[in-house]
Amino acid sequence: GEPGVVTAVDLGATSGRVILGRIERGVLQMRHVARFANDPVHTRDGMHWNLLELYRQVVMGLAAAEREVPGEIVSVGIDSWGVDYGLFRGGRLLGVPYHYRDARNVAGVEAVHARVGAEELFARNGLQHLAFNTVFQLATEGEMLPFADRLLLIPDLLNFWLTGKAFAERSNASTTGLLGAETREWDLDLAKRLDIPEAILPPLIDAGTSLGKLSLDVAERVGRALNVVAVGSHDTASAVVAIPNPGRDFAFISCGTWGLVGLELDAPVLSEEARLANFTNEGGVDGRTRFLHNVMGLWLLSESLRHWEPAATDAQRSSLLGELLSEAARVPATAPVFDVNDPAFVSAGDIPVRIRNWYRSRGERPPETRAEIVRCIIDSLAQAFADAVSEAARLANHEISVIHIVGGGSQNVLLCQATADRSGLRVVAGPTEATAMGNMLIQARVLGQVGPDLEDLRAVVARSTPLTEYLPR
Ligand code: LRH
Repeated sequence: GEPGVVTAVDLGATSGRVILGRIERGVLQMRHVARFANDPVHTRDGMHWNLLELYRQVVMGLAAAEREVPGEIVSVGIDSWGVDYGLFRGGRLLGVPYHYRDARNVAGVEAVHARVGAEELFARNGLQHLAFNTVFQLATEGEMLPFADRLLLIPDLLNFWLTGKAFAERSNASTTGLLGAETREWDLDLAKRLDIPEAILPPLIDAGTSLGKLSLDVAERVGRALNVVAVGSHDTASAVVAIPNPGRDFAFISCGTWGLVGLELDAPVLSEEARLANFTNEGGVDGRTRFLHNVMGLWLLSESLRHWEPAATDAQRSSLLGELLSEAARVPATAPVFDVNDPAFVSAGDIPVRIRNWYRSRGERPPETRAEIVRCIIDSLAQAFADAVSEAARLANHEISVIHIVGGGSQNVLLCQATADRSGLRVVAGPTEATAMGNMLIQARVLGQVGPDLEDLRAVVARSTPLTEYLPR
């Protein structure tokens, strides 16, 4: 084979994957080489990511990729969920990174707001209030923070372990709450007021920056000194790169564990209305803004299944979900929708019980059977998606003609149709692997295989993936 293959490492909150990609006659051909679970670990001091296991899987996945197409891989890019990080001192990781669903953040919010109010915070960083934003997590670190000399977000941390280079890629840095919404530089004044040592914030780089080759010891285990490229390392940033639309009059729903619902804009919307509606302005690839709202997403389904079948394997749960979804399509939608964004649904645990309590505490009849609960989750998610789309369009004064659903949720027929029905807009579903595709296309652009504009990359996606259309009924 020919050199020119790129590799995406895409780490989601429930699983990770390693995917190979090659551009052939303007089409992106993909091949999955590894998939692994990302199961959190609960210890005495809280809920953590199993970071060493993730790193081990990444290195093994890259080795498997190299064996699959020996000598053909040119580069690798890593993306993951936002906001989470590790602290370092002298190149050593200090403690096991926390999971953003850990309960510690509540105290962090109070500590930050005591110094910088919610209004000022939004004016500076443009982020929606989420208790797990890095800036709140850092306020719970206590004596660890002055002891640290580096803060690295998850993809930057893995890049550091792979290459020895410590940087902060901008799209993910924008989820910390410490990046200026307009400047897209570290807000050092804010950091100072929150006692966050300036020196721990790494130099910022943009997606499309080459970090250099794998360190020697890693290259030995992988079988080759691949080049590491910083991609849109926030998964949502990579997913939005892969929206198969040639224009700008679309809304997107990047639907995995979360449903990220919004618009791509040229500049942030920092109005008081946007703050009160809890909209966020995340930094996108090529300086664009993702103006969006976090909706609870497929988490409600995956966590319900975990509650119902704690002993089942991933495969068993996904086949059970398939059965429940087809049953859910047949049950009448009797229950009114519930507010999926209620903070009661953020932490891990008994989601179905909490849903039923949500109805009971309002004097309404809760859904009874598993199929009814699943139906209720789907309808409620679709309503929240539709509401967020119309709210985004209104707040940004932006015309939209279509909603693109990308990610795992784009395969959920019931959810896509319900979203079309409740929004009154055409829905185009796909690609499922938008995040990995956006990751790979930024690498392909570095190689000069595609581009130069995001619209050129999106045209490749549109040619490379089957899309399904849902019309409102
Ligand atoms: C989606 C996501 C989202 C963040 C959350 C922590 O995977 O990156 O954009 O808010 O994880």
